[in-house]
Amino acid sequence: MAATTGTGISLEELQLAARNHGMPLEALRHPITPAGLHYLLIHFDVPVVDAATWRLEVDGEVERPLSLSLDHLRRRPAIERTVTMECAGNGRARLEPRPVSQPWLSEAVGTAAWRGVGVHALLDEAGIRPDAVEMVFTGLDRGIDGGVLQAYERSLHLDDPALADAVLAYEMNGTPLPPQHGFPLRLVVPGWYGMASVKWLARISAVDRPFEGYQNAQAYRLRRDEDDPGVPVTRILPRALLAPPGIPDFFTRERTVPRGPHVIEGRAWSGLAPVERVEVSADDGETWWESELEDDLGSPWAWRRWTAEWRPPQPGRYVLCCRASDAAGNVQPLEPVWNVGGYANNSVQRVAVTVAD
Ligand SMILES: Nc1nc2c(c(=O)[nH]1)N[C@H]1C(S)=C(S)[C@@H](COP(=O)(O)O)O[C@H]1N2
Ligand SMILES: [Mo]
Repeated sequence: MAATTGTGISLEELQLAARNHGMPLEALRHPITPAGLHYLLIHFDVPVVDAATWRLEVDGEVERPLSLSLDHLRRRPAIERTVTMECAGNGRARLEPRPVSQPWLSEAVGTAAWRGVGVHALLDEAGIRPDAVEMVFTGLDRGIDGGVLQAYERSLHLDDPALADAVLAYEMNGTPLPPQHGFPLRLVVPGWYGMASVKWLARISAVDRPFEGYQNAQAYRLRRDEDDPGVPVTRILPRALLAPPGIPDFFTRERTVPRGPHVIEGRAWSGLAPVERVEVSADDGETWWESELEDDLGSPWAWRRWTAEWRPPQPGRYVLCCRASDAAGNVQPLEPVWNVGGYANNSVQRVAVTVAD
């Protein structure tokens, strides 16, 4: 997306950051993120949708095009999935030089219970023709991105396992989707970075050739430099975050805690394989010890809670870190890996804490 880099945060970046808020890290203490604390990423404007006249069109390379009302979708058999969603740009503002776009630090994440209809159930009803290769999901929101006029839309390969896991969700945490999260219907693609989970869905089209839309072919790619065509951004790399302990300073957010001992807690997730280990450090990554990992939500697509006891040996300033590993052998790096768009920076979190006398 971003082709330029910046030093100081610009007013344009601040404008994006004010529209697209993160999840305050203290909310890591909630297993399910209350909807108002879940992060938000909205490229264009939040559409105002009249649910009474809204329809979901299913068309393209299908035997029986469908046009479905919200009531019709709600009457179908429902599924519910608890899913940790993370923006691909999470960590972008920590890259140097900083790719200029939504300047996330580490809080572009949240976990919700999404209820709705399985994608495959609808596709079976429409009857996908044999020449179809991908499904394109189109939102109602429109705008200009990278100079290209577009509706926000993304495709998934028909044989991608993500499609079998995906939910066409009309509820978030037991209530109708809030406007900012995609009312009346959104796609949720468990395990993938958030860009795949198209909000304000209007249309699902089967296409007979790879989709070349902006958000697939240009924006969400890992590119080493401007001339690199890059590879698509897909699944979420492992990350652990800790809920900052103690109390913050208003302006710097630096933490102050009493002598302790303390129980540090946080959550960890990966879209590639189950998280199987979270290590903790109190000396900026020099030495590590193991946390206790729970399976508190019991969902393969949701973060796992972890706790670790910390006994600071003496008063002073410490840098707490945590590091997740998954069952496929992916481990968080200590230092970021730079790319043009500033995606998938899962380098370890550092939280400065002063232990008071
Ligand atoms: N229609 C539409 N869908 C969208 C977007 C958007 O701008 N428009 N943003 C995407 C991105 S980049 C992310 S990270 C997630 C964020 O979902 P949330 O705001 O519900 O957390 O929505 C995705 N779906
Ligand atoms: Mo995103």
